[in-house]
Amino acid sequence: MLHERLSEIYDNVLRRNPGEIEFHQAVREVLESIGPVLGKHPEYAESKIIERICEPERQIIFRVPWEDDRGEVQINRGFRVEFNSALGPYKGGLRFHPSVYLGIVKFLGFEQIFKNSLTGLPIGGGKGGSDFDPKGRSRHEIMRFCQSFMTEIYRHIGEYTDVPAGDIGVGQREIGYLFGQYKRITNRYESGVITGKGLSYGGAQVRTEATGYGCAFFVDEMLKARGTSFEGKRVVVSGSGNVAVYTIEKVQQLGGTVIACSDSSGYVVDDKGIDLALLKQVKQVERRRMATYAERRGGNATFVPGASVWEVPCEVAMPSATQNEITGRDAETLVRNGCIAVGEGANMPTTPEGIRIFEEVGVAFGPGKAANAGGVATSALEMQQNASRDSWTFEFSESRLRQIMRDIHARCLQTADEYGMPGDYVAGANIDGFKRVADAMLALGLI
Ligand code: NDP
Ligand code: 2IT
Repeated sequence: MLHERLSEIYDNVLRRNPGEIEFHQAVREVLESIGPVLGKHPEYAESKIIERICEPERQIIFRVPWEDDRGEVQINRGFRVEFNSALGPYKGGLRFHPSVYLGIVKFLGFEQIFKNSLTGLPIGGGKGGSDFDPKGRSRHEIMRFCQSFMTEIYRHIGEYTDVPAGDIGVGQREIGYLFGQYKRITNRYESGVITGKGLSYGGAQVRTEATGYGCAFFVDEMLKARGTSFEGKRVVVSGSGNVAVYTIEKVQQLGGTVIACSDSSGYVVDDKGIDLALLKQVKQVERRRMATYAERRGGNATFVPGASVWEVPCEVAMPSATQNEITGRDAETLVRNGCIAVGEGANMPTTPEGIRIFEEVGVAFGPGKAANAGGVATSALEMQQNASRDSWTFEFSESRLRQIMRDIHARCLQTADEYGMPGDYVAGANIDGFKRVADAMLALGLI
């Protein structure tokens, strides 16, 4: 239910952004949480902070022409939505996936504002990407696409302005091509313009692992808050990309057994536990599909094509693929099978119906804004190292990440308590993330 004033604001968002359903969903979830804040802080409504937060500061849409290996010209669309810079330069990843359109970029940019705020670090919110489909493309095609994308976007970004990073379809290889082209066009070795770089040219230790490790740390905290741990738990992780792989790695180190993971072709169930070295070889080195993992693993593993990984019984679910991948029905299945905790490694992977079901039965539910904030937090640490021309050890960087995730977890719980919703991590994350941005916007005048 929405507070009356918030309901008007939401209707306006619907009117001004027709058809952008993922953006509507992300806005609604935040507005549903912040009603109680407006009662305590009338100054936010007086200064129309919420109306302002829902309107991006700047939206950039551009043409990305490039030539494929057969010499044919291809045209894609590029986006960068610079949503909010009250706390620092716009910060957020780039997604290359055929489903990308303005509504996806805006939902991701909107989420990013509150997530980045929750980290406590000086980063604003933004997101970008393209409807380019990297699947089946050669390394040269990817490079040419990245160079063309940067040739347009370089004029909008900078270490003090807007700092992109990776997301779906954009990993270290793409970041390298993007940074190389930025350096070439500007004639500046401006390391802090992009994060997720390789270690040989200004990247930070633990950034590659950070989102997955951070999500595992967050779930570890949620389990501890309930007097339990990963020890002996069956864990299901969706996806098998950057976030999924390092979620699996850290969950295994923390004592859990990851018995299933997936890609868009289907899932693998492996009762003895996913063989991480084999998964990395198949997905990261050879860039093959999930079925190849099952073939090579032999009798232990089964590949189930075209089905939902959430039908595999588990105690902990860690969605790490894409938005709206846990439907209401999936949530019912998970609850029926004894799931006690969900940590969102992906952005908005659970539908509103799914969240309602988890909350009704008291599943510990860690929303993406909080649970996957370790990635962007470590990006901010990468910016810090670039600015001071320093590089930290793996151990130190991981200890910083762990502490950041502990702090986010504690702040979510504390804020939820303060507003009379104990244990509600969604409310805690939305309110805490919102307040820090709102206070900065008030202090900065009419921005
Ligand atoms: P990757 O591209 O490395 O991996 C994405 C994985 O999700 C792949 O296994 C992919 O399968 C699967 N997937 C993607 N889209 C779909 C779809 N529409 N249906 C089914 N499966 C799909 O991306 P990341 O691991 O970086 O990102 C995963 C999620 O985590 C995203 O929601 C992203 O926004 C979020 N995230 C990422 C962060 C980061 O630092 N990278 C930080 C915080 C959140 P396939 O290969 O078959 O398409
Ligand atoms: O969704 C996210 O937080 C990311 N894709 C990472 C953003 C970043 O700037 O590191």
